Amino acid sequence: MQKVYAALMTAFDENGNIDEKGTREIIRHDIDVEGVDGLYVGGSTGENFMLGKDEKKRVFDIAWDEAHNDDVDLIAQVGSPNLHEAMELAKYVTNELGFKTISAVTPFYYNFTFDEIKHYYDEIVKDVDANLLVYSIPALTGVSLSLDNFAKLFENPKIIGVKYTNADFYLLERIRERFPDKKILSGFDEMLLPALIEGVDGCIGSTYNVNTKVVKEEIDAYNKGDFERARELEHQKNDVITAMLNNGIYPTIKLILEHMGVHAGYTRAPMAKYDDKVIKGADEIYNKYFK
Ligand code: NGF
Repeated sequence: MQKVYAALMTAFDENGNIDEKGTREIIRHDIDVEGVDGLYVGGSTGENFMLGKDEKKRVFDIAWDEAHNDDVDLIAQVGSPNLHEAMELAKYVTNELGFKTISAVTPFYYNFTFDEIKHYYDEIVKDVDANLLVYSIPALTGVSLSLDNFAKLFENPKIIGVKYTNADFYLLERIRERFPDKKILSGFDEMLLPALIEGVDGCIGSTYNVNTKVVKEEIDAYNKGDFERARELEHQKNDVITAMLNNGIYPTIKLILEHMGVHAGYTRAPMAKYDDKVIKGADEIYNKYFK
């Protein structure tokens, strides 16, 4: 069965400081109420790229402490264009905590060559007892990997797959066909069904913090060959995602969590704090789809 991972949100207080209690509540909600199979900690949804190194460690600490005794997979996203930091975080989550799977975003901002990108990944996994998922999200990083690039990265046996947040289904099909044993986790929640058709092993996403049940039903329908039902559920899910995207995805998910009794708090600057319009929009989405 394909697994559903919530890309864990981080709760922040009004001043943009990590709210530990709220973050723990999100984790409990994801596991106990949504029934996710795993958590992807320190990704885009966790607002990780706006955090300092010690704050990233704190989020990993909280997630590990709260969830390591639960029957869920935990993945720590340690990547950063600061390779020293990425290596330190990889060692931290594996040696000081007990993460067995890490992930790393493709290094961004500078136009790194592919050889530099390969070196980055090999360095991150070199001294840690963990496997790694490449985090490929070209729309945000500007870094596109080709099939041959993946082939070269996958030569390292510790690199076990990819979190694929990309709408290129031709490339996805080529990766699946060439690397049947590598893990592919789909990253665009709104493109789950086409990704399932291409044979992904599961999905990781922001909306699974609040909308996992319908997604599990969709996966189940797909696996039973009931494609009509799977399409119906994909439409249902995407009506919610479209409304969320139009209202601002992260604040809206946080506000929906608040409606569910989870203190998910605020987003962190430079992201704008939600205003009355966003709050009203999130109220409407909650009342229409979640109540
Ligand atoms: O938020 C983004 C930006 N993508 C997430 C997900 O791919 C990121 C996706 O769930 C993620 O998993 C992480 O690293 O935290 C979208 O929010 C969703 O599909 C709506 O577009 O692209």
